[in-house]
Amino acid sequence: MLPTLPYAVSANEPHIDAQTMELHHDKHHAAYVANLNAAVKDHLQVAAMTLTQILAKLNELPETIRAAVRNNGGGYAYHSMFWTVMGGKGGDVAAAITRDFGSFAQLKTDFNKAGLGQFGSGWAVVLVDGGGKLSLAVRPNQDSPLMDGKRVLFGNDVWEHAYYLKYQNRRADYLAAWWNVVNWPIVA
Ligand code: MN3
Repeated sequence: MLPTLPYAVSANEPHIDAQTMELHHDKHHAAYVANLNAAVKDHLQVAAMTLTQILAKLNELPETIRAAVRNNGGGYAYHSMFWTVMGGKGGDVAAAITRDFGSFAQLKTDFNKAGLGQFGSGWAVVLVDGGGKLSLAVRPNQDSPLMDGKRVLFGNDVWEHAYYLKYQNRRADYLAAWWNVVNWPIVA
Protein backbone atom coordinates (compact mmCIF):
# COMPACT_ATOMS: atom_id res chain seq x y z
CA MET A 1 0.00 0.00 0.00
CA LEU A 2 1.23 3.47 -0.80
CA PRO A 3 1.99 5.24 2.49
CA THR A 4 0.44 8.67 2.91
CA LEU A 5 2.92 11.54 2.96
CA PRO A 6 3.39 12.52 6.62
CA TYR A 7 3.18 16.24 5.70
CA ALA A 8 1.89 18.55 2.96
CA VAL A 9 3.58 18.35 -0.46
CA SER A 10 4.83 21.89 0.15
CA ALA A 11 6.42 21.05 3.53
CA ASN A 12 9.94 20.88 2.11
CA GLU A 13 9.78 24.14 0.14
CA PRO A 14 11.87 25.90 -1.00
CA HIS A 15 14.44 23.07 -1.01
CA ILE A 16 12.16 20.47 -2.57
CA ASP A 17 9.30 21.98 -4.56
CA ALA A 18 5.71 20.84 -4.08
CA GLN A 19 5.24 19.72 -7.68
CA THR A 20 8.23 17.39 -7.48
CA MET A 21 6.99 15.99 -4.16
CA GLU A 22 3.54 15.39 -5.60
CA LEU A 23 4.78 13.66 -8.76
CA HIS A 24 7.41 11.72 -6.86
CA HIS A 25 4.96 10.36 -4.30
CA ASP A 26 1.68 10.14 -6.23
CA LYS A 27 3.14 8.87 -9.51
CA HIS A 28 6.59 7.34 -9.02
CA HIS A 29 6.14 5.74 -5.61
CA ALA A 30 2.57 4.71 -6.46
CA ALA A 31 3.87 2.97 -9.60
CA TYR A 32 6.44 0.95 -7.61
CA VAL A 33 3.68 -0.20 -5.27
CA ALA A 34 1.31 -1.11 -8.12
CA ASN A 35 4.03 -2.89 -10.10
CA LEU A 36 5.22 -4.88 -7.08
CA ASN A 37 1.65 -5.94 -6.32
CA ALA A 38 1.18 -6.98 -9.94
CA ALA A 39 4.44 -8.96 -9.92
CA VAL A 40 3.56 -11.01 -6.83
CA LYS A 41 -0.18 -11.41 -7.26
CA ASP A 42 0.08 -14.88 -8.80
CA HIS A 43 2.76 -15.93 -6.31
CA LEU A 44 0.84 -16.35 -3.09
CA GLN A 45 3.81 -17.40 -0.96
CA VAL A 46 5.69 -14.28 -1.96
CA ALA A 47 2.66 -12.04 -1.57
CA ALA A 48 2.24 -13.31 2.00
CA MET A 49 5.74 -12.16 3.00
CA THR A 50 6.66 -8.73 4.32
CA LEU A 51 8.56 -6.43 1.98
CA THR A 52 11.71 -6.79 4.11
CA GLN A 53 11.47 -10.58 3.86
CA ILE A 54 10.89 -10.43 0.12
CA LEU A 55 13.95 -8.25 -0.48
CA ALA A 56 16.13 -10.35 1.82
CA LYS A 57 15.18 -13.46 -0.18
CA LEU A 58 15.37 -11.83 -3.59
CA ASN A 59 17.69 -14.48 -5.00
CA GLU A 60 15.28 -17.27 -4.03
CA LEU A 61 12.30 -15.76 -5.83
CA PRO A 62 11.04 -17.18 -9.13
CA GLU A 63 13.26 -15.83 -11.87
CA THR A 64 10.25 -14.57 -13.83
CA ILE A 65 9.44 -11.97 -11.18
CA ARG A 66 12.87 -11.29 -9.70
CA ALA A 67 13.73 -8.21 -11.75
CA ALA A 68 10.30 -6.67 -11.22
CA VAL A 69 10.55 -7.28 -7.48
CA ARG A 70 14.09 -5.94 -7.37
CA ASN A 71 13.17 -2.67 -9.07
CA ASN A 72 9.70 -2.09 -7.69
CA GLY A 73 10.15 -3.67 -4.25
CA GLY A 74 13.40 -1.76 -3.84
CA GLY A 75 11.69 1.42 -4.96
CA TYR A 76 8.77 0.82 -2.64
CA ALA A 77 11.05 0.31 0.40
CA TYR A 78 13.35 3.24 -0.39
CA HIS A 79 10.55 5.74 -0.85
CA SER A 80 8.70 4.60 2.27
CA MET A 81 11.87 5.51 4.19
CA PHE A 82 12.53 8.66 2.15
CA TRP A 83 9.31 10.51 3.02
CA THR A 84 9.71 9.90 6.73
CA VAL A 85 13.24 11.30 6.97
CA MET A 86 12.21 14.65 5.45
CA GLY A 87 9.72 17.27 6.59
CA GLY A 88 12.19 18.41 9.25
CA LYS A 89 14.29 21.46 9.75
CA GLY A 90 17.76 20.01 9.14
CA GLY A 91 20.11 21.20 11.84
CA ASP A 92 22.22 19.32 14.36
CA VAL A 93 22.97 15.66 14.38
CA ALA A 94 23.48 12.69 16.67
CA ALA A 95 26.75 11.79 18.33
CA ALA A 96 26.91 8.64 16.20
CA ILE A 97 27.58 10.74 13.11
CA THR A 98 30.54 12.47 14.74
CA ARG A 99 31.80 9.12 16.04
CA ASP A 100 31.58 7.25 12.72
CA PHE A 101 32.20 9.99 10.17
CA GLY A 102 34.44 12.37 12.11
CA SER A 103 31.99 15.25 11.91
CA PHE A 104 28.62 16.19 10.46
CA ALA A 105 30.40 18.33 7.87
CA GLN A 106 32.51 15.35 6.82
CA LEU A 107 29.42 13.16 6.48
CA LYS A 108 27.72 15.77 4.30
CA THR A 109 30.83 16.09 2.12
CA ASP A 110 31.25 12.32 1.71
CA PHE A 111 27.52 11.68 1.27
CA ASN A 112 27.09 14.40 -1.35
CA LYS A 113 30.20 13.20 -3.18
CA ALA A 114 28.81 9.64 -3.23
CA GLY A 115 25.44 10.90 -4.45
CA LEU A 116 27.03 13.01 -7.14
CA GLY A 117 29.29 10.15 -8.21
CA GLN A 118 26.43 7.70 -8.74
CA PHE A 119 26.15 7.48 -12.52
CA GLY A 120 22.52 7.61 -13.60
CA SER A 121 19.87 6.74 -11.07
CA GLY A 122 20.29 5.52 -7.52
CA TRP A 123 20.47 6.27 -3.85
CA ALA A 124 23.04 7.58 -1.38
CA VAL A 125 22.38 6.14 2.05
CA VAL A 126 23.68 5.88 5.58
CA LEU A 127 23.53 2.29 6.82
CA VAL A 128 23.32 1.21 10.44
CA ASP A 129 24.55 -2.20 11.58
CA GLY A 130 23.39 -4.29 14.54
CA GLY A 131 25.85 -2.53 16.83
CA GLY A 132 24.65 0.93 15.84
CA LYS A 133 27.70 1.69 13.68
CA LEU A 134 26.99 3.96 10.72
CA SER A 135 28.48 3.72 7.26
CA LEU A 136 27.97 5.29 3.88
CA ALA A 137 26.79 3.43 0.79
CA VAL A 138 25.58 4.18 -2.70
CA ARG A 139 23.39 1.88 -4.80
CA PRO A 140 22.16 1.99 -8.40
CA ASN A 141 18.51 2.12 -9.45
CA GLN A 142 16.22 0.83 -6.68
CA ASP A 143 18.70 -1.76 -5.39
CA SER A 144 18.06 -1.72 -1.65
CA PRO A 145 20.59 -2.61 1.07
CA LEU A 146 17.73 -4.74 2.44
CA MET A 147 18.62 -7.06 -0.46
CA ASP A 148 21.89 -7.88 1.32
CA GLY A 149 20.52 -7.86 4.83
CA LYS A 150 21.57 -4.30 5.62
CA ARG A 151 19.45 -1.59 7.17
CA VAL A 152 19.11 1.96 5.87
CA LEU A 153 19.07 4.66 8.54
CA PHE A 154 18.36 7.41 6.04
CA GLY A 155 19.13 8.21 2.45
CA ASN A 156 18.57 10.50 -0.47
CA ASP A 157 17.06 9.71 -3.85
CA VAL A 158 19.37 10.84 -6.67
CA TRP A 159 17.11 9.77 -9.53
CA GLU A 160 16.49 12.80 -11.73
CA HIS A 161 12.76 12.70 -10.97
CA ALA A 162 13.60 13.70 -7.38
CA TYR A 163 15.07 17.05 -8.42
CA TYR A 164 14.90 17.76 -12.14
CA LEU A 165 11.97 20.22 -12.15
CA LYS A 166 13.73 22.57 -9.78
CA TYR A 167 17.42 21.77 -10.18
CA GLN A 168 17.63 20.34 -13.74
CA ASN A 169 21.16 18.97 -14.20
CA ARG A 170 22.43 20.50 -10.94
CA ARG A 171 22.37 17.38 -8.78
CA ALA A 172 25.05 18.84 -6.48
CA ASP A 173 22.77 21.77 -5.60
CA TYR A 174 19.92 19.40 -4.83
CA LEU A 175 22.18 17.25 -2.64
CA ALA A 176 23.36 20.33 -0.74
CA ALA A 177 19.83 21.69 -0.24
CA TRP A 178 18.37 18.34 0.83
CA TRP A 179 20.10 18.49 4.23
CA ASN A 180 17.87 21.45 5.10
CA VAL A 181 14.78 19.23 5.24
CA VAL A 182 16.14 16.14 6.98
CA ASN A 183 13.97 15.22 9.96
CA TRP A 184 16.56 14.33 12.59
CA PRO A 185 14.13 13.28 15.34
CA ILE A 186 12.73 10.66 12.96
CA VAL A 187 16.19 9.53 11.86
CA ALA A 188 17.25 9.30 15.52
MN1 MN3 B 1 12.36 8.39 -6.46
